Amino acid sequence: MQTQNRLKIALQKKGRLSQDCAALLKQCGVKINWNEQRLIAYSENLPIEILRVRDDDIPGLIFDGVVDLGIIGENVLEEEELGRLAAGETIAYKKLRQLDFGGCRLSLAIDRDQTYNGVQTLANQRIATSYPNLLRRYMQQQGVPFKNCLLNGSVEVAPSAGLAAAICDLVSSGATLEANGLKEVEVIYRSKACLIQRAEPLDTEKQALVDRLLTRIQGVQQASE
Ligand code: PRT
Ligand code: ZN
Repeated sequence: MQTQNRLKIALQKKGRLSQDCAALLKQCGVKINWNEQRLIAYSENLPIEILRVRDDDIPGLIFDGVVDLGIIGENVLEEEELGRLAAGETIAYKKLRQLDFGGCRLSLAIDRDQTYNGVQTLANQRIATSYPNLLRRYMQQQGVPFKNCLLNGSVEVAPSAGLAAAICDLVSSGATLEANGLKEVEVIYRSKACLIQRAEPLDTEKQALVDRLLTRIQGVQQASE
């Protein structure tokens, strides 16, 4: 099969979305020959290849038209989108569907013993985050100035390490905040995984395959409701 004719789908190689993505494809009848070590995996029954990458690379691969489809957390997608827009780039993609996994929220959290009287409490404070663009947008909407502290990991230890007064990080159960003596004070963004497609039109065959996949995904989601 010609490589160009295969539908290229970018998925997270290893992480919180990987298993759900693999399960979704399986439920949609797409048989994949997974090989843990390989960057590319091929479908046994459909003209599909899976590109297995860091989740952070998926929005760019779609915006740049390198792959046809991708599954990504809306938080990562929107953070990358805001970053590119701030850099003066124009971006385009199609959001095909929100999926029913990868749910989490991006929240502001502070020391559990600190008093909180609304987001104004954080005025001119330093906030540690891996999501500077989503945080900036929220704080601008609230009209509250703040100082940024960009950390790509260990965000939750920033207050106890004296690096920042507050954090803006992903939360699902709340156990990580709890374990670090923090309390959630504002939810600034709610996220789920979503299926996205590059903006540039696909050829007829590929688009027909995408449409079939979408119908199947819809069926899988309805069945689990
Ligand atoms: O290696 P790669 O770059 O691909 O992966 P990654 O480490 O950047 O991402 P990964 O696998 O941790 O998360 C992928 C996506 O899963 C995120 O972008 C979100 O869309 C989604 N997701 C859902 C989460 C969580 N829930 C989540 N709880 N991502 C991260 N967390 C982290 C959070 O950062 C914090 O450290 O889990 C901790 C909090 O969890 P609780 O349950 O203690 O509140
Ligand atoms: Zn990542």
